[in-house]
Amino acid sequence: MEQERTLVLIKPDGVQRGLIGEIITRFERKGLKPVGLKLLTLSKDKAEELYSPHVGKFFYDYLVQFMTSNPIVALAVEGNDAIELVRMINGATKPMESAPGSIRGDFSIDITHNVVHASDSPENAERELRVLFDDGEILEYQRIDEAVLYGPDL
Ligand code: 3AN
Repeated sequence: MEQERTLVLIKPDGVQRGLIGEIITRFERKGLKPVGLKLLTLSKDKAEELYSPHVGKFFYDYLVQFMTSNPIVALAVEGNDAIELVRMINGATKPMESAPGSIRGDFSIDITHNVVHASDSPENAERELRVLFDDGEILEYQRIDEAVLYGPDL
């Protein structure tokens, strides 16, 4: 187990549907610590930077257009194995594959309008966090329940 930091985005459909609180609650109650949080409208430049690994794919333009269409929430979270854990909480990309109990399994029926995004590797987490957060916008602090969540050996 390793303490990791990762990026979650609540996509425009999640914000429009009033799911901000519902989604953040799921990460918080799992024990993941919010270390950065903001509401913003993504610029085209930043959306293109974020999705640069998908340049040339048939859905790329549509995805960039969607992600810049309305406000999103950017959330940086920290915790043991946070990258994989967040992806499990989000659920699979395809609506037929996202398990009930996951965010996408519970709230999405479309592959683009699928409520949340999360980084898929340590390299992408670092890159994506830099796209969304400036220096000083990610905070370091102890949560009072950490000794209970992880036991005394953290
Ligand atoms: P995930 O967000 O689950 O990591 P990726 O990284 O494969 O999925 O794709 C990034 C985003 O691109 C997805 N969240 C989804 O919105 C969109 N996307 C992926 N595959 C498709 C597809 N076949 N058709 C339309 N949009 C897609």
